[in-house]
Amino acid sequence: MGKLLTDEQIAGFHANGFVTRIPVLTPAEVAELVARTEAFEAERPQDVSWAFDIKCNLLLDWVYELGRHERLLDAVEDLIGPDILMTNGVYRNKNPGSAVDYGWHQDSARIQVDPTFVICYVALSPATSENGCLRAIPGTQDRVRPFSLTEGPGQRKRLVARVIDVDESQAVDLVLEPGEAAIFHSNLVHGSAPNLSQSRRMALLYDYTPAAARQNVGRGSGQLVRGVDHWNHFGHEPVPEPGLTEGNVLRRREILGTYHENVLMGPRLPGETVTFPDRPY
Ligand SMILES: O=C(O)CCC(=O)C(=O)O
Repeated sequence: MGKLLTDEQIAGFHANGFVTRIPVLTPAEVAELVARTEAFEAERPQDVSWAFDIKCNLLLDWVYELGRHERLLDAVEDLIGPDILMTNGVYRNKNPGSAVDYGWHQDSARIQVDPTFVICYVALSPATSENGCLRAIPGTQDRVRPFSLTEGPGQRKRLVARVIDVDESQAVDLVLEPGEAAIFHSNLVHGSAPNLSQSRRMALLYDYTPAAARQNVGRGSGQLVRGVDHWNHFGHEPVPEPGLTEGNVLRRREILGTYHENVLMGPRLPGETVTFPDRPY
């Protein structure tokens, strides 16, 4: 038995590349997060697309705080050990009818991290087959598959890797209730379809990396959320102050400018100028 996960769940993660239906948040915690998210969207509609994107955990204190949730970290520790860097936190919401489609991919296709990092999907709404829940191909975490590069959904100019050959007959839908989480290996082939329902899919996704790990390209950076970093392989990121402050915006910009080769942005291609979502005004 781990801190939160059972032996069976831990063995399932190693065999299949994911573990799902982990109860993390209470209904009150979910309601509070949904209210904060919707208040931000109502007050600052012009800031939603860039602020909810890459390393949102450096911009919004409640996104950072959820990423340090004890139950979440207990489950992550059961899979990657006690010294944990949070290397990304990002919203992945799909409104009713949204055509956003995350094609089949592996998050560490372009930059490998050894030992692996994991990605945690925290459901703030039901995640269903109709509203575009996460889908995964069990057992595909064993190696990086051949991929092609394309522009990310809603992320002009950002290249993402898409697996070329996928046996979709093997796919499983990771259906979740609000407050539940799924955690998957960085090499797991996964994706999600458009939202064909009348209800909104709301989720926060976090990346957690063992502090001892190294990237094979560039250095990467993260916030130490549990344990100790004896290794200093990754750069250290600051904790955001409350609210979307000027200081938070500038510090995130500095981090993404300094450690631009991370698993989200990929390696820099010859002659490429590094760009990332930032305040457009
Ligand atoms: O939120 C989803 O459905 C998938 C998102 C994803 O795979 C990604 O951002 O890499």
